[in-house]
This record gives sequence, structure tokens and C-alpha cells, in this order.
Amino acid sequence: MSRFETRLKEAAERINTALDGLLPRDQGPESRLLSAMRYSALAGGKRLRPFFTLEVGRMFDADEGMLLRVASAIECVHTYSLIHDDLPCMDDDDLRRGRPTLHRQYDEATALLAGDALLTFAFELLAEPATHTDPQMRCKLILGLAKAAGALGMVAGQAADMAGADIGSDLIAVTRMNRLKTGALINFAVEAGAMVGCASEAEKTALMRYAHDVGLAFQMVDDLLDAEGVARDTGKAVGKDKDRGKVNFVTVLGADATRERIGMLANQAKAHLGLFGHRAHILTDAVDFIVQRRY
Ligand code: GRG
Repeated sequence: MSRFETRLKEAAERINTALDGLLPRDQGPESRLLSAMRYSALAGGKRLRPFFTLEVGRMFDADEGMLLRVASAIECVHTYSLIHDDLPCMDDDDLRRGRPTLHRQYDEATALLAGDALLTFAFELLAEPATHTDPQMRCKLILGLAKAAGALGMVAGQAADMAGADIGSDLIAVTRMNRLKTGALINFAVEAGAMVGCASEAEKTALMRYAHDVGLAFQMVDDLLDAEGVARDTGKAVGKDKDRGKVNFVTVLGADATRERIGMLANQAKAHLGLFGHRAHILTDAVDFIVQRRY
């Protein structure tokens, strides 16, 4: 395991422990709903988004307890999006994170509600005083997450994804869709770490540029894995986009040109970190991990 993978695994363990403690216990009359929330939220996953929040915050010596709550909120939103994306009315998938999708393991109504509850829970977490001593900061975090996840962010990207070729089959349309569907939440994960760490405007700008390039490269790799990967590694079905007539970077550019762009974005992302010197070495390593990942 590389130095980066060890660090990612450690962060994932801290996030899992935090989520386990923060999520409601699966007991009482609503225990089926609560256990469904826990099934998906504690099912593993790379925990990349919370990793970014923790590592960026750490660069500015932000409080670990606060960062863990913010990172957990972001992971709850990500998990909700995966649950809803897997539903029969969307991608209708059977496998997620190497296990049956939530609606397969439970039922469709429970999956829908567990997704709703995780989304709402994220904002509850951010609003609680334990997340930050400054109420204005809590409001800013809530606003940032709402914008990233909402109708002009991730949900807009999902709507464009569902529209398939109707959004147009060119690079501009595909880039826009992915900036929203995947990029918006990755951006916020990085931004939230900078916010809690009270980064300067110049530092925030550099980090936002980094997040932009990383988000696009991440999605391009995801599209390559969908085209060429194996379900055993990815923990989810592959080859779906082409079968469903969806447009993605590989269908628009082809695999070779997608790989070339991933390389360019990776170099560009690393260059944005120049301002931070050695302090950002883990964010540099994250770029290599993202472009080389097989899952
Ligand atoms: C339903 C509102 C709504 C949004 C869904 C995230 C998303 C939008 C759909 C997921 C489908 C998908 C394959 C998106 C592309 C990239 C992506 C977000 C992959 C999953 O993220 P990872 O690889 O997953 O970080 P893990 O399981 O590691 O957390």
C-alpha cells in the first residue's frame, strides 16, 4: 500500500468512526429506516470527499473534531446521491460498494426515504453548535453544501445525466454535466476544509482551481472504468453508460483522448498547489491516486 493509500485508509477509518457515532442508532419504531441509512453510510467507499475536507483543513491546523463533522455531512450527501442514483427510476443498479444496492437489500420506498433522511441529516449536523463555535461559519457551511448539492449543483448534473444525449453529445455539454454532477460536491469538500481552516482568499482560489481539475479528472477516470473496468474492482456494475445511451467523456472523446486529458488535468491540478509548497504534498499524492485508481 502506498503512503497515500495508508493516509486515505486512516482518514476513512476516522470518518467511519465519526459517522457511526453521529448517525442515529437503528432502534425504536423506525429501526428499519435507520438501519437502511447505516447500511449505506457505513458500507465502505473510498471516502475521498471527506478525505479532502480533513486534509485541506489540516493544512491550516483546523480543529479535527469540527472537520470530522463537516466531512461526515458531506459524505452523507454523497451517500444519499448514490442511493437515489441506484434506484429503478434512475440507473436501476444492483451493486454498489461491492454489496447489493439499498433498494435491493431493503425495498424501494425504504431506499428513497433513507436517502432523503441522509440528505436532511447532513444539514442537521452542520447546523449543530458542535460543528463550529461561530454561527456565521455554520450558516456559510450550510449554504455552501446546499448550493453544491441542489438544483443548480449536483441535482442539476444528475438531471442532465438522466437526459442522456438530449443535452448534446459534445465536450462542452459533457463537461458541464460532470462539473455539476460530480465536481460540485468535490469542490465543496475542498472548500469546506479551507473555510474551517480560515484560509486566505489567495489560498482558497488556488484550492478551488485544484478541486476543479481534480473533479474533472476523477470523472474522466470513472468514465474509463465504466468502459474498461471490472465490477470486481469497482464494486459496481460497469459498461452501463454505453448500454443506456448516455454520453460521457469516453463516448465523446474516445479512451485515448480521455487519458490524454486526464494527464493534462493532473499536471494542472498539481501546479495550482505551488503556493503551498511541501504542506500540500498529500493533495499532490491524491492526484496520482485519482488518476491511477482502478476502483
Ligand atoms: C441522485 C441527486 C442525485 C445525484 C446522483 C453522485 C451521483 C449523482 C451519481 C452517482 C453515479 C456516478 C457513477 C457518478 C459519477 C462519479 C461518482 C460520483 C462516483 C462515485 O463516487 P466514488 O467513486 O464512490 O467516490 P465511493 O463508493 O468510493 O464513495
